[in-house]
Amino acid sequence: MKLSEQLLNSLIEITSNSAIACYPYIGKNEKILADKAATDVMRHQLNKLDINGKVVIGEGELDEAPMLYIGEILGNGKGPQIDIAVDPVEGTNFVAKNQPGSMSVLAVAEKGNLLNAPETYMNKIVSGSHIPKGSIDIDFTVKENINIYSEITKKKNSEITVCILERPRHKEIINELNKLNVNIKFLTDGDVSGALLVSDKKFNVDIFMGIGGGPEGVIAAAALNTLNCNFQGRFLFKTAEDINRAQTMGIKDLNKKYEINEIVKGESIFCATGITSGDLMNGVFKQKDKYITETIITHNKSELKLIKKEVSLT
Ligand code: VTB
Repeated sequence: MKLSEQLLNSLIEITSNSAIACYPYIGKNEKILADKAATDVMRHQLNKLDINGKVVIGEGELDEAPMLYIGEILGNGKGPQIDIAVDPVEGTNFVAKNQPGSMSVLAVAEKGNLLNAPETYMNKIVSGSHIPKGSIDIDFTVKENINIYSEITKKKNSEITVCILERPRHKEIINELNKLNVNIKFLTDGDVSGALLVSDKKFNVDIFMGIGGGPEGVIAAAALNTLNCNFQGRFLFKTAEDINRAQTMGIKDLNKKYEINEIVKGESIFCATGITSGDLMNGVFKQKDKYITETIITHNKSELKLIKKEVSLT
């Protein structure tokens, strides 16, 4: 294994601390301050690690965000070369409004093994490891995919749940799902966790689909690959500037359908600590003298593991 257990433990510590840094902002309607608090902690702590890291998925470009921008070099330069995807607060609205489902997220892979995703939208379709690779396809109609899923799992449409971001752009998909009598789990935000809900039957989500952030797609794929789930994505570009940026990042075929193994290769670690409680884990809980955090991690063909941590108040 190239990505050590020690690195994994450090990442758990970092996302725990960045989640804790957000704690004072839960329900304060200050999403920018919450994001800054988490980003500062994450950056400071990543810089202490024995790694030669580079941010491939970050908080915007250098000129847009001062912290954890794409291309930023992290670590003390003394360790392995790794690509880092950061999402210090996935679901800033949830923190601001004290709603369920926000988390602080990091994903890492060996250098060159994480797709450098532009800050644009991505159409995604995700299903669990019980579905044979190549069965469901982003290019099939909603009806075709539901029929295939139903045939493989022997579930009736009324027993199938599709998770999707509630957005006007999904009107047609939602109408079609309604017509098919499929259940829908709507997300107001946070499609990294939405996509991960297909990974375990206990979450009762069969398929995740629809358009969300491209960077969030890569981050989710890092976990889903380890969990042997299915993920396909295709970037969507709205403006000439989006296209330009993607081309400078090396994307040649703008209409390319990405399979999961083209988004993340080899070994990867995904690590996410709950800020506010959600489907996947509980949020930061403050006791008299300590914080309790819950972190989910995936590493090297492992299960989704939940780690509880106690961090003393300093
Ligand atoms: C997406 C989604 C994220 O924000 O980026 C979304 O992937 C923004 O989408 O998980 P809209 O432009 O439609 O609001 C999140 O939900 C949260 O960062």
